[in-house]
Amino acid sequence: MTHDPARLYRTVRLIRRFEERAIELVRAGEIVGGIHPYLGQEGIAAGVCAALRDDDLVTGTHRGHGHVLAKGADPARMLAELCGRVTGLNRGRGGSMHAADFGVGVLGANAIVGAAGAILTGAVWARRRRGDDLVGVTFFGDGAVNEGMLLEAFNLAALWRVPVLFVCENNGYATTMPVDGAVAGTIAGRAEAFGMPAAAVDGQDPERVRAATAAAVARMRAGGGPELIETHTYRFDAHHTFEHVVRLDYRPPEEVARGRSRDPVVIQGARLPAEVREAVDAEVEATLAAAVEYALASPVPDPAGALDHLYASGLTARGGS
Ligand SMILES: Cc1ncc(C[n+]2csc(CCOP(=O)(O)OP(=O)(O)O)c2C)c(N)n1
Repeated sequence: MTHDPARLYRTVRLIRRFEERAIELVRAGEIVGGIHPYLGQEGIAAGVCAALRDDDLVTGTHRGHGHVLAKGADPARMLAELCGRVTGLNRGRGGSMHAADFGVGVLGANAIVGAAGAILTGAVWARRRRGDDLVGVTFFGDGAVNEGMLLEAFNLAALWRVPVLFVCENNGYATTMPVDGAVAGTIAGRAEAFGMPAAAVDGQDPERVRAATAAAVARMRAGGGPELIETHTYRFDAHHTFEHVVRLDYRPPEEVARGRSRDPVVIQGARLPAEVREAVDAEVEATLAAAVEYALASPVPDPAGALDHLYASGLTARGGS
């Protein structure tokens, strides 16, 4: 796969500006319920997905916009989804934490911490049984590494040699809980317990994430089993936008400043000539301006159809009495 640093920069920048625009829409009351911003962690989704094929499968997390966008979903339809509009990726019924786009291999963001790894492992296993040669990546936070469902996925993926890359986004906190207060042993040690190779990567450098992913994916495509990459990263903003209102005091200001000083957008942007970077920035702004306009101009779903589309088979649900 040929690699284009400008393309990787575009993805990181697109996710950054998408999240900033989404936060504006939360404040404007257009995105109901708020979001978990991916600000600061963009280099992970962008770097990982730059090493994947279009048909490879991905599952994400509650902090999932970056994963969906990096895999190639249309930002306009993604934003419409967040705004609950009929033109959204999932007709506005999934929203921030359930956005999916099967057309680009995104089986979904996921609100249940630790659950997406099991879904991805099962999906990749099933597709490989059918003869498809794709691989899969599942993203999860440090808060997921003690969840039984994720550890069960590690076990079956290793036992059945399912080509799944488990990507931990270790941003140091699960909501307000520091990783040192919650995780016994090490994250890599959990992979090793199941016989899975594990690597640690600087999650703030999109190129390093891409290179580590490309190496793991090459081994998996050549018949290797699952692997784990632990990325070290920092969440630049709140756990959830509710934190903008309910101010919580759990990260020392010096730590936040230090974390923010390693910005994936700046790191990747510095690798490009200024005129290339500026052209990408302008194109991203235009794309997102059009996306916001598209989302806000789209209609909301008709409540009369609330029970439609519940079953893939087309089965219609009966309304309650
Ligand atoms: C099974 C489960 N337990 C608890 C929650 C509530 N919850 C939502 S996000 C979150 C923290 C997750 O932390 P981490 O996995 O480190 O991801 P991050 O938020 O740092 O991206 C928790 C506990 C949940 N959604 N699912």
